[in-house]
Amino acid sequence: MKNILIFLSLLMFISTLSFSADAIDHEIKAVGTKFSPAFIIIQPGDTVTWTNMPAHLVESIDRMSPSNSPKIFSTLGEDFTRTFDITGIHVYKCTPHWGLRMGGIILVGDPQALNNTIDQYFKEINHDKSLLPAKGLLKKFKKFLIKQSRLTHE
Ligand SMILES: [Cu+2]
Repeated sequence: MKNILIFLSLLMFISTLSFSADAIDHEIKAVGTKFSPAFIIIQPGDTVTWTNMPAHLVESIDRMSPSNSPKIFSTLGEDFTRTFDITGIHVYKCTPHWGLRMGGIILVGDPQALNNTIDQYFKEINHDKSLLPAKGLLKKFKKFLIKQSRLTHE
């Protein structure tokens, strides 16, 4: 009995090891007033690190993020790392440069009905002018998804 318990706990230990080894850290670099890459596809549990942030920050856009995902608001001028556990489309901005459309979009996992979510985000933009800089981003993101074979049509 004792041996079985040891074996089981060893198995659980190994499975946590392999889980953490699978998580990837993705780098997004601030270049001028753009994030590069502007769009990334990651898996739940992966982390994203924003670098080269001397005049920038990362703020999530609540109405263009999965409803249960924790708010992001990083410190101006500092690199920032966040783990993404919630599947869905996460839109974020650099608040000081939002007028210059400095923002990006992270697709986490393989959510259902991507098109519906994107349409919903476009509706949010129509209802709130402060979201207007996201419109061009979202259009480019759609093209990106088609290129990545994650969306099949316009
Ligand atoms: Cu910025």
